[in-house]
This record gives sequence, C-alpha cells and structure tokens, in this order.
Amino acid sequence: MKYKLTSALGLFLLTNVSLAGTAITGIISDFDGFFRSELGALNPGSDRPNTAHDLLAFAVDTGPGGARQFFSTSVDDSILTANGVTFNAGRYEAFTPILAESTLAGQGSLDDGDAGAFAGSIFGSPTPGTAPGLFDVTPFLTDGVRGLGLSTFANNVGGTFDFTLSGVDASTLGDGIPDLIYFNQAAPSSAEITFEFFDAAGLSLGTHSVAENLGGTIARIQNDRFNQGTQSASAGQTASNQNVEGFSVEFSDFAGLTQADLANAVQLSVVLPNAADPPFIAFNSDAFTATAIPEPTSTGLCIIGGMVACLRRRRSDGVQ
Ligand SMILES: [Ca+2]
Ligand SMILES: [Ca+2]
Ligand SMILES: [Ca+2]
Repeated sequence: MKYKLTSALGLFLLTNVSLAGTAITGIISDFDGFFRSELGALNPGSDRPNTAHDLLAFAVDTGPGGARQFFSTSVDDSILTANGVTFNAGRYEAFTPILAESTLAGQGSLDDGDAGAFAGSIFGSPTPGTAPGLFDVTPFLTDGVRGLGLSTFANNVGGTFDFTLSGVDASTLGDGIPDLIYFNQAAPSSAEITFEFFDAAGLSLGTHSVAENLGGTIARIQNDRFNQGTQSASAGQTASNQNVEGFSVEFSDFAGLTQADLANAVQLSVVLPNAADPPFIAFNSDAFTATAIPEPTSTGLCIIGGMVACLRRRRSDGVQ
C-alpha cells in the first residue's frame, strides 16, 4: 500500500510501517591502531576510546545459525586483515546533512587535548542555527574518513533530513548486506529513528522505524558533552563514561518494499527523534549515493482550504 503526500490523513494510517531492526553487535575502529569491542567481549572500562577514530567494521548476528559476522566499511580493510579479522567487504559512508541543529554536541574526552577537563569544541566557534539557542552541529556528524568518525557526535539532534538518491542498485535489497547503520553514544532512549523512501511522484515506497535502544552495549567510550553555543560543559558530562549501541537496517526490513520499488526510489528521508545522539548516520554506498536536499524551516501538517494538504513540507517538486 502506498500513499501520496497529498493524500488525506486516513490513507497515511494504511501505509507500510515496520518496526523490526537488527542489533549491531560489535565494532572495530582504528583507535590506537586497532580497536575491537563486541557484545559479550566488551573493551575494558579502563581502556575507552577517547580520541578521533573511524569505523572500520561492524558486526551483526545474521550469519548461518545466527553467527556473528563483520562487514567492513572500506575505510581501511588492510587493518582488519592485518589483525586477523574475518569480514565481508563492504563500503559505507555517512549521510551529509546541510544543517543539523542542537544545543549540544560531544567529542572524545581527549579530542581537546585534556582527558580530564573540557577545553572547548574541536570545531571552534559555533555557527548559530535557525532558532535561538540552536547551533550547527553538522561537523560532528560528518568528520572522519567518509564521515565515519566515531569520537564526535551530535547530542539530542532531532530533525528530518532529506536526501536525493542516485545510482540505486535495487539488487541490494534482500542480499543480507546491511544498508543503513545507526549508533548512539550518550543515553539511549526508546524513541525511534525513521527511514522513508519516496519515488519521483512523491509516493512513499516504504517506511521503517527502529528504536535507538534496540541493541545492547557494544563498546565503552569516554567523551565530553557540551553546549555548542556557550562552549561550556557540566562536570557530570566531562570525561563521561558512556556506552555505544547500534542497529542496522536491510532494505528488505521495509515491509512491502520490493526491488522494483527500490529501483524507483529517488529520495530518502531520515527522521531523528529529539533524543538522538549519533556519531553519524551511515549507509551502504554500494547501494546508492545520497545528496542532501535543503529542508524547509518548519515541518508539520499543512492545512489548506480545510483539508490536510500534506503531512510534511517537502521539497518544491509539485507534490506538496
Ligand atoms: Ca576533554
Ligand atoms: Ca542490502
Ligand atoms: Ca562523528
């Protein structure tokens, strides 16, 4: 069942919404050269990543019989090989929003050169956002190789982020290779991250939501969280010990989404809840390429002539 954004609200209730997700059960990064932590084999609390490191691979328990298997990001597969890791070669990169806004951001506790105190944001003077008190925290979501820097993250960064898709390889639906990955690096909540595909006519092809606390703790880190505007941090959020959780989504997790549907997808919306604390939101870049679409300054129901004209304001493509 598909609906148009211009449809009445009732039809919205009929659209496909699926809630399943797959917990990410391990990560490997280049912290101190090589860092590996997994569910059941967590890194020691005395050895927590606290400076810049990039995601080299992640694990999901989707192998035969539920076996754990790693997928590489292609950031540096040679490090995996040199350390004896068995992995499926993949390629992932972070979505690059035009603007992500929050009051808060986080970075590794040693990113500022002082593991015991907060000495300031590594991205310098904050750029004001679109409302008082908000600041651009996009650099925290996009730094590192291909945007996969784990030490930096946006804290409480809700919003809708729209991307134009190109080069979509529909055969990647159902191949078992994760297509979207998400991590949380401060307190996780039960709030959901939602992904939604649209075709060129603005029809929704499928929606998939996953609670950000789906997965268990896969790594222990230490970070500073701070007000990006005032450049101040409370003592309780400085050199703070936190956990990492994550989940992945395969295109086949979208209820009703077929390869034919995916071949027609030209846009993906990523909706983050206000509690989201991601280091990045990443995708399988063997499956598609994504380019950010400028967002309107407000979202919500559009009421024109007494009818619900649209569910969210979208790009000006004639389907509002
Ligand atoms: Ca610090
Ligand atoms: Ca796939
Ligand atoms: Ca980051």
